[in-house]
Amino acid sequence: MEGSPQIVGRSHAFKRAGELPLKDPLPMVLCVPSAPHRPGDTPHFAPLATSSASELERPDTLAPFETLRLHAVGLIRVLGTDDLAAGEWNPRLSPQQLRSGLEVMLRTRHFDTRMITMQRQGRLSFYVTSSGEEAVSVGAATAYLHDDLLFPSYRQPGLLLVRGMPALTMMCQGIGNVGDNASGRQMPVHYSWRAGNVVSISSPVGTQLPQAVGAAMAFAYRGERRVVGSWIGDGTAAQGDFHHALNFASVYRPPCVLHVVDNQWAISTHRTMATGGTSFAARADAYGFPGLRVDGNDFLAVHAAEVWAIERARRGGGPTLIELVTYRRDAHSTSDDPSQYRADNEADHWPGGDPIDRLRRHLVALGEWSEESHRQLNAAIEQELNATFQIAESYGTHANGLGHANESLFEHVYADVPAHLAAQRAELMGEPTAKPHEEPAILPFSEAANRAVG
Ligand SMILES: Cc1ncc(C[n+]2csc(CCOP(=O)(O)OP(=O)(O)O)c2C)c(N)n1
Ligand SMILES: [Mg+2]
Repeated sequence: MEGSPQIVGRSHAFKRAGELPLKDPLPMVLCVPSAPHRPGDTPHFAPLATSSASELERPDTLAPFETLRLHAVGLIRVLGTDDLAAGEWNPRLSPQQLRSGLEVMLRTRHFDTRMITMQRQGRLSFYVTSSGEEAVSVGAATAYLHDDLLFPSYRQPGLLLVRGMPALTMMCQGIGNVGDNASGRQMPVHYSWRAGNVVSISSPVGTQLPQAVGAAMAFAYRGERRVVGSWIGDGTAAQGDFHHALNFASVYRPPCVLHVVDNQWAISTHRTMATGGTSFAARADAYGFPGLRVDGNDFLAVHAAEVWAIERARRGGGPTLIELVTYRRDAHSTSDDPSQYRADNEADHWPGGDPIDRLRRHLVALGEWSEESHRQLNAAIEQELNATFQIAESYGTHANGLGHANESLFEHVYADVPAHLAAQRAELMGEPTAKPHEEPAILPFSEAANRAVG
């Protein structure tokens, strides 16, 4: 109204700053990263490291995280292109330890090969490979104590083999027959092994990371010197769960080692869609704990980094984030066809080599292994796992029945079987059932509400 005092709507003088011409503006575009190579392209990978073996120092395991910033963007590597171990991170394993690491890695690879072949023959519904990533799991798992608790993703079967899960039980799990320790309740490759302190793999990616941090918090709360390890992939590091886990780890500093396995791909999504930063390990810096970037195809480097982080956690120094640089050689799973999204011969251009080849060559260079012993071990493991699959099928097959008794449907889900399920079980078994009106299984909502009061 004319003449009325203006008390609202007056713009603040600073608002004008936004109206001034911008100095050297860049184009305003949405940055959508793309994979560096797709079908039809010639793949090109940048070198993983400038030096053969790591020139990075191995500080005391309680060193302040600020002193490890280079470790988060460099690369911890022990095995050089000369097949020899060098640098401060050399874990100095005995030849016997090296041979046993090689053997479990070989077993992991043959396990993969057998399971894929069986899936292609229709004897398994589904499988997830870990070919090329064996050092990530075997190199790490060999560094933990039995009491330590592990929360893997689906791509670390080597970790279960190290923790003593029999290949037979793992195969039965894949088939889902009566030899499966999860009684067919889980998808294939969702192993769990209580005797080896390995927590069940879960389908929604990343849920294991906050669970692992929570378990480590419980150990710290109870004053137990047990360490928790957990693994996720590069793609999963874009999930909120990753940051929730790191934040809890940052605040409560529990004894845990968290891993990002950067195998370049998350199904068809390239790693460039998962981070705009320099490395995954560098993210730890913002949370106030160390991040180590490690050559994930170097058995010795993986083991050494793991030993360091576990010791830090066990000494009370809190969490570490380890990034393992590796490469997914095969399809994401048996339901995937990478020829649709990857350059044909991409694997041949991967600069990180093959973890089994690299350890084999190292042992040969030390004079502790030979091509002939390797050939014999290869053949023996292949034969053993072929025979193991036949035994696994004797417990039940998809074609002839999985061997589960019908009433087992009602087992291992509830500690106390609810009345309505007990009634269904009795009906299935042809036993007399309680009449629903005698013992109502599920109360009508109004009645339940009344009972809940007080
Ligand atoms: C919460 C959730 N979102 C999506 C999926 C489907 N999914 C299964 S595996 C996967 C890729 C994960 O990639 P990455 O974390 O890099 O692990 P990798 O498979 O390479 O080991 C996706 C998207 C899922 N299982 N859970
Ligand atoms: Mg990945």
